[in-house]
Amino acid sequence: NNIYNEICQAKHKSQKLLAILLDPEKIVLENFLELIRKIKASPATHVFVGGSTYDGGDMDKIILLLKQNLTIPILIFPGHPSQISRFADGLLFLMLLSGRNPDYLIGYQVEAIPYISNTTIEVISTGYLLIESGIETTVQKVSKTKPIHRNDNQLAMQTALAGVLIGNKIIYLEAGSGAQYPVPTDMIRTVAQYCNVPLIVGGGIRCRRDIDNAYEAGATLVVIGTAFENDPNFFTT
Ligand code: 1GP
Repeated sequence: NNIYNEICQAKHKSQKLLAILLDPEKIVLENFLELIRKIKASPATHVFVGGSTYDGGDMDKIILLLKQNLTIPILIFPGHPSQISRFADGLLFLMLLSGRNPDYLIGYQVEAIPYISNTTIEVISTGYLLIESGIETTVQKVSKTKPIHRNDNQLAMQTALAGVLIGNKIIYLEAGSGAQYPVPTDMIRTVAQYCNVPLIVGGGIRCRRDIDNAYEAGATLVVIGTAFENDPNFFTT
């Protein structure tokens, strides 16, 4: 449980963790080493790899290239079980708690087992909550679920706490990739107050201020996808 234990330690010491999210669908293998160099030069502590619509074709290749060139943990953030690569260090084993689509609550988890068995990948049970963010995000469309309203702190807190009681080890508050607004800081604060597990926050985070706001509100790990995708010098300029 190395990856999870380190995230818990970071939470206890109020350290800030940062993941760069790579959507495999957008990776151009010819330019990938250059992108990896930018990740190396960034303050990222983790790399997440996954996307809502990817068929998983090049996952092994992508993960191996990351592993060969980086020392930070590489985690799969799967939109589908076919995205799981045995070469990754960890897997966020997601339950889409904000929705009521059984495929994303238990169906794909059952399908994922053959991809996980006989691997050394660290599986981290993660309660995943979609939060309304100004647009209909791809993850909403693909999962056919409704997000939690951005002012409904009570429902977010109850949902997260139910996830913790079910056994989720991490709660992930997700505005969705390309979101217009990130998860509101009030909501992060409320969930952090009630759930004594590490919080991951992502979606719609575009600038340093958004990152700092999420940490201040109680996030242990912040995820950046689009902002780094659009500008790989995001952290260095
Ligand atoms: C990870 O889906 C997010 O939680 C990534 O969102 O692409 O908007 O950074 P962005």
